Amino acid sequence: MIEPQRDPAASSCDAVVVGAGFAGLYLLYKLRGLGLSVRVYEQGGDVGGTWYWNRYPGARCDVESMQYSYSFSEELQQEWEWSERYAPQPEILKYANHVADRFDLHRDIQLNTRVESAAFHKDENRWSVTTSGGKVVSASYLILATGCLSNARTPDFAGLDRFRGATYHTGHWPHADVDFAGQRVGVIGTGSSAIQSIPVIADQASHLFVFQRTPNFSVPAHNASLTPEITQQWKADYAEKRRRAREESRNGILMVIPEKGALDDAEEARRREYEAGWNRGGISFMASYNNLLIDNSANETACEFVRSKIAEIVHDPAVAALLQPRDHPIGSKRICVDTDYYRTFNRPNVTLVDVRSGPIEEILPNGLRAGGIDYELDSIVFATGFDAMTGSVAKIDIRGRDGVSLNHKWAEGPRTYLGLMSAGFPNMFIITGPGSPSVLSNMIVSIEQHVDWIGDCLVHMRQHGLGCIEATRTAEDDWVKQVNNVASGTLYPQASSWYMGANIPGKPRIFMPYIGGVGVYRQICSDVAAKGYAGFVMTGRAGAATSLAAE
Ligand code: NA7
Repeated sequence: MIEPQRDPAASSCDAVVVGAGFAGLYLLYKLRGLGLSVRVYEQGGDVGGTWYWNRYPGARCDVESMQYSYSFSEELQQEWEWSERYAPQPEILKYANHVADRFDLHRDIQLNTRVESAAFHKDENRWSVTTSGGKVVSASYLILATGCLSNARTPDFAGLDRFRGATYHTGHWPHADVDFAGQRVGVIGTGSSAIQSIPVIADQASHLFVFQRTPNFSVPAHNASLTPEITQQWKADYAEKRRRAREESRNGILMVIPEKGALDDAEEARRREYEAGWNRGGISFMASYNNLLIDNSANETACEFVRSKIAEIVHDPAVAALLQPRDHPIGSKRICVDTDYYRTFNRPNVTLVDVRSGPIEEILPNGLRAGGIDYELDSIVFATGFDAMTGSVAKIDIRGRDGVSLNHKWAEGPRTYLGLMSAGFPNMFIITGPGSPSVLSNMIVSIEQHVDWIGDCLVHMRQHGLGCIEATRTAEDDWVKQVNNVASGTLYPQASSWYMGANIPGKPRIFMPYIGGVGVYRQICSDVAAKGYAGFVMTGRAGAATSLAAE
């Protein structure tokens, strides 16, 4: 393949960053602080990424606010006040905007602009990046901060274009208020987004039909206002708490995991542990024992506990049975965190429809047909998920060395070294890419680690007058093997999850994130850097960036 020619008139900068979510914002702050010129392109109308798009009713983070926030600035973490244990989407978006304002980031972010394509020019060690406006920018580095859950996916249902009512996707929710009052609403899907939105929609709709193909495990959030005392406890010791979350935890979230497995306890004691986890609420339920994600028998005890809770909460035994997951170990798909989800099925205006036994056949002008039954609907909410981890990268036509396309290289599944770079694509970094802890972790912890590592790497290159960094095939092959090996020692691959690409027809089934834990992973990345960036080849002269004055 032939490399495309670079347009000599293109404006230039040191780094183009794709996306102005939490990763893009911190990248801009960090790289600008290192003296690099940075241009951020964001397809949305504002900053915030995931939290800009996912504004469906009930949307909130399932990691606690005091931990789902940046740690890079002591002033920022001391001054920002979260209102609730789990922050609602509008507050997280406000936080993203606050960060952008506070650090004067907007001036280098171009909104409403997609990056359409990018091509590497090996003679100059530079990328040409083409945006949706047709503008071409030349940059030494291309950094994909495109997010892991940002490519919303609506299944290809027959008749969808004939539906006369309104349709919504949870991951692409309108910015105007949506009021379902007096409407017959259908929600398709029962993943995390559906589980958060169903109780809220049920409050508004005259009738809500929930079309469930696969039930998921959900534990209560026990969301509440954050008292000044709790906030103060965190802030008094924030730096140390953050350090422990970064270095010592499995997923970037501080939680206490007992040094015993589920089968080490007798039944009654085990039930007490699970009750305590259930009453604590949130994803730390999975920390009730240390072997829930590696031992099927241990895991089954937790599954059985949650199933028993569902049976207790849901009055109709047939509905309860349908809501009880039986096809995957608990936690092998991301566990959901809810407010009143199971209880919602006791409402007279809510009907659970099993589309496993009777699949959705087609969308009708006035509803949908599933299992031979017609459901009349005014609105349909698709809570059908995302082409996760690789979907947003795949939308950009990225050409690396010799014009090879990233989509072509990743046709059998994503291949990276450390989740940070892919061989054949020099000077291109991915934030929380496949092969890193990413979606298995507190995303902000993983984002900060990647951005800091990249910052250090670019400083190293500048200090040594180097212009090109590229992962070697050998290092990449070894890392892919390591990622697979670690995953295969756990229960995760047993679930048909979006971690595996299983929700996208035709997508290769590969466990995408690195599951060895954020502390271990951070150490591996630090060791690689300490060994002179082992597994990477660094060559070339630094290409001088010119100014962005032409923009
Ligand atoms: P998920 O977790 O991917 O959930 C998507 C849901 O949509 C899931 O219940 C799917 O059922 C369902 N789905 C998808 N296609 C269909 C069709 N064709 N028919 C019926 N049902 C369908 O996405 P979310 O947005 O809820 O959550 C994503 C992540 O965001 C979450 O894990 C958190 O980390 C935050 P299936 O299981 O495929 O049978």
